[in-house]
Amino acid sequence: MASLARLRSALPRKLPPFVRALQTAADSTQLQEAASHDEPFNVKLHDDSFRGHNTDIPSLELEVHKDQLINMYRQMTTIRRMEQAADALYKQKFIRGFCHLAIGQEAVSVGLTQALTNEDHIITSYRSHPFAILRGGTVVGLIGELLGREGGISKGKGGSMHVFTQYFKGGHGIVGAQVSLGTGLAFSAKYQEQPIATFTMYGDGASNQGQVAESFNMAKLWNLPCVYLCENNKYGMGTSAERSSANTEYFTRGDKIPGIQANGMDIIAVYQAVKHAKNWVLNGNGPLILELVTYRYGGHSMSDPGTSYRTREEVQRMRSTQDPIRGLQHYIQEWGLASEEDLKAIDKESKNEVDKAVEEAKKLAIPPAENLWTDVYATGYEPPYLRGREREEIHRF
Ligand SMILES: Cc1ncc(C[n+]2csc(CCOP(=O)(O)OP(=O)(O)O)c2C)c(N)n1
Ligand SMILES: [Mg+2]
Repeated sequence: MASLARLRSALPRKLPPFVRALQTAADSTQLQEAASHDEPFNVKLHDDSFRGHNTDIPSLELEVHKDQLINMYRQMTTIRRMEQAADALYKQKFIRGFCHLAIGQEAVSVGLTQALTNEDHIITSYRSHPFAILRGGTVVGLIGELLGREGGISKGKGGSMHVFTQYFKGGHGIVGAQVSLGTGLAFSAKYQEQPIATFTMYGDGASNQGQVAESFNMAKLWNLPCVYLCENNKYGMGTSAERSSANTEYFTRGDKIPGIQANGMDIIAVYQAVKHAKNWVLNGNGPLILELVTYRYGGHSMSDPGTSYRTREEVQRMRSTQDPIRGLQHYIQEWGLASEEDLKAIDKESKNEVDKAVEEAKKLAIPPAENLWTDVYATGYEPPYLRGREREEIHRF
């Protein structure tokens, strides 16, 4: 029987020659005027930062502000430190169960949240830690959750994949399921005539799930204010995008929904693309697909070393040439906004903040066993009793 790999190799995979490749360097934005320390100033993104499908691309020129860039730097370093701390805690066996880290993808979470207000909805998959702390949670609450503590962000019951805040709709473990939920959030905003954009995130792997296509159809049918944000980190669990997707141009997969592909490693490009996408959906244009091309440095989850389906050299090359944090550092120093020492001081503050949070989280109480029976049903809707692992183990509400 012909192996799938042989079948695939028989198919033409090359892009037509006239298609220009997307730029994915993290440091290709150019200063357009002297950078001010107090006022906004103009910068221009690389010409190939965006590609459009049945729609115009966002403007390549935009205003940025020193404080905003420094804040982005601080948030990205804190998130990376937090994910590194989670990595260490998992390896020391303090964290059990699933744990998916977003190291390498920081420009996506920080760029996205910086371009939105807290009223706009964000919903994503299990790679959710950054959003919890960028949207109202704390590092102690997040780490506490990973450790299964009562003071964790989901009372220690959700773990890594199921974190929520007042401004973050989670944290979902079933691949693609959050796409339908996000479509519902957008429907609700439209139905209630609220000026809210919904950013429904999913991965390159999830893009092949049936409910993604079903959601696209409904969203276009009803012109919902939904941005389908495909975080293309080039791999699913252990499979490259090329091995699993017949069409890896995820921004073109919406049928009647237009799409934009953007450099997901340059935080300034992410910021600009998200602003554009938000305006697009709020102006009544219906849904939009926004594909952010990024890269994850670690394995899919903690049980995956991440090197059986890609080479160490590839990971090393991405880390050393396209790192989103080093890219932003380059802008900040090159444009004279802060010195290397200033940025090192921020790194140190982020590290101290995370180290302190880890120690605090370790001191949080382990939930009592009775908590297993709470938060299962909404108050007032409980059935008379709930069965546990054993038939005899019955809890009566
Ligand atoms: C319905 C379903 N099928 C399979 C899985 C197992 N699974 C978890 S993540 C994943 C790959 C998803 O890859 P992608 O959407 O690219 O997201 P990434 O992990 O790269 O962020 C798979 C197959 C699952 N959780 N749910
Ligand atoms: Mg992926």
